[in-house]
Amino acid sequence: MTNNKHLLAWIEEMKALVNPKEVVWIDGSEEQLDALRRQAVEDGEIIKLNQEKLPGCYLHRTAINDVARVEHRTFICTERQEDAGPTNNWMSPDEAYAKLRKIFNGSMKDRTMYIIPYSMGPIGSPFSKIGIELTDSIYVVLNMAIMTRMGKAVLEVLGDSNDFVRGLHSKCELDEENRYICHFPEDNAIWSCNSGYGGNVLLGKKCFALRIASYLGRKEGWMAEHMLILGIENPQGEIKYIAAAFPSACGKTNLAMLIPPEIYKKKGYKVWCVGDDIAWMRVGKDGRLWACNPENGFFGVAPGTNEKSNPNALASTRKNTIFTNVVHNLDDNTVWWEGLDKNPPKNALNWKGEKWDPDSGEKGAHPNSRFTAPAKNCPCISSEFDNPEGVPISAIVFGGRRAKTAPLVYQSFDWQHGVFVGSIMASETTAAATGQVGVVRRDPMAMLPFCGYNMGDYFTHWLEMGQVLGDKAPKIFHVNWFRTDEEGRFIWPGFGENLRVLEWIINRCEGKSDAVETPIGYLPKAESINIEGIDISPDTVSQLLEVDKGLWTQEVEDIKEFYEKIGSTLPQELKDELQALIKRLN
Ligand code: GTP
Ligand code: SPV
Ligand code: MN
Repeated sequence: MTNNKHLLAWIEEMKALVNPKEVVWIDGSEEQLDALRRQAVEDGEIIKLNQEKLPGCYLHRTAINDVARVEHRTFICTERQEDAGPTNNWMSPDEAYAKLRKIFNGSMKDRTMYIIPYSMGPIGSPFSKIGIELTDSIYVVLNMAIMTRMGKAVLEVLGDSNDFVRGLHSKCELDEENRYICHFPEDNAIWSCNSGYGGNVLLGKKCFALRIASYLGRKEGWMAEHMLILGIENPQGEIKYIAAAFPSACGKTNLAMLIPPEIYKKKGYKVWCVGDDIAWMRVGKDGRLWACNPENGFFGVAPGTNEKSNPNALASTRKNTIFTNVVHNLDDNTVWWEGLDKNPPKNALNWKGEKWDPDSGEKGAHPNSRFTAPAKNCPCISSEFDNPEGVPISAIVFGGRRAKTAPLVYQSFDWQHGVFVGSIMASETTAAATGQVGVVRRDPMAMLPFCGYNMGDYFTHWLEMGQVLGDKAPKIFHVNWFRTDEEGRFIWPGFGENLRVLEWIINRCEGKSDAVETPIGYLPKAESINIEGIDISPDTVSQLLEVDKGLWTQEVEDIKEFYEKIGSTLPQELKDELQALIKRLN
């Protein structure tokens, strides 16, 4: 399919290492993908679902020890440890290659190696980037076919160039003890072994579009961020775009596709989804910040997705979708998950493939079960989705999952303070990564697991982008949909109602709404959040907007500790911002 010498030489080298029984180039054609689907069904790797109810849909189950990203086994392998920084696991490239060569050695001996040429961003756009993934998993091929633009056309654009990310993946034995996700930013390479789970193996996603791309972005003067992108169309037909960074399983997909509350719909408000997980952002010719979604599909959290919470996501999964680790309804050969509806199937298998009794009290779907759905399926997909220029960003929003401390929304005083607000983000951990769930941890800009270089240098890059953008920089905000009451219930209704908060954000960008200055930033007056049509009292809104000085004083102690961990690369500007916050709190 290609005469590219660099590509062919690399493939020969990898073949010599993994020793595949066969090699297949993925051309991206429907015929080839369909043949692979048939084969995967035959091999039991995927299950064909009810084609009347769910045309083109399949179910896959991962190994039970392989259900989420493995942050403790994810490495940034740079020559110098300080280039990976204090928040990443580090191995020297020599050590990592040596260790992984042993694991990859002969790993495809009885398997086919698939060669997937893919493009992050529209094929051929000057801002898109090309990757080649070698894998022994048909599941990976089928997911990459949804999540990226891929196939022959990508090789045509690549031509003779050496500028592509070299990705090597093998399931090997799915052995947890030998599972490694290694990134070599200095070589444009990613090696992943012993996993078959999404974020560990769909190398275009977190590995390339965030870890490698963030490294490239710093070198080349742009940004790769863990952000959704959405457009809000007002009744006059003007669309304003927002990019928002929330940690994994903290509401990006939901916010990106929200359905406006009834009173907003009636007035003519619409929301358009540009992306739900990753944003590549650069300064446009007009000096503003423009954002593109490099992906082509959604790898979304299934539990909690329903007709009420996220009808657009649900609609996106009704055809040509791969479900992973959800419940299999044996009566009608469809799927189910917790929070889909109140009628769990009686005759069903759980995510492990075991007979499951919905009354047993055990969950049927894994909390990190997912759907892989084409972006084009989404009823509110933006008309700018394929626009290589992207969309101009008016506001950047950071957010986390905090039971206390963080108010519903606040605005930073300026860009530098906004970078500070992003850098001190914290959130309760979720099932998207292995490890404990519900523990508050610092997750700057929702990039803790995804920044491909030194976090202190990353903060500096953010500050420098602000210098370039000057007064055209987006305004920066922080939100928290997850404050709870004494009984642990969420106070804010969330989901579609979040538009009420976004409205204040847009108004602030346009200088249309006033605010109260507090030690942490500008907050809305309680009456500035529109609560018409929801069952929530003005008192509750005030409660959601409370800035508790005691809690924030505790927060400062934790931030100090985190900043100490960042160490010498922490920019002076952020140290100054912390001191200024302490002063305002006293
Ligand atoms: P990743 O794909 O892991 O990056 O996650 P994400 O940030 O896209 O999170 P997603 O939108 O899938 O939401 C994760 C979980 O949070 C789901 O169970 C949602 O139902 C829940 N959730 C999302 N938005 C809200 C909200 O506004 N309020 C509440 N209470 N829950 C929400
Ligand atoms: C996340 O965990 O942030 C995801 C899913 O979006 S994964 O692709 O596994 O990273
Ligand atoms: Mn994510």
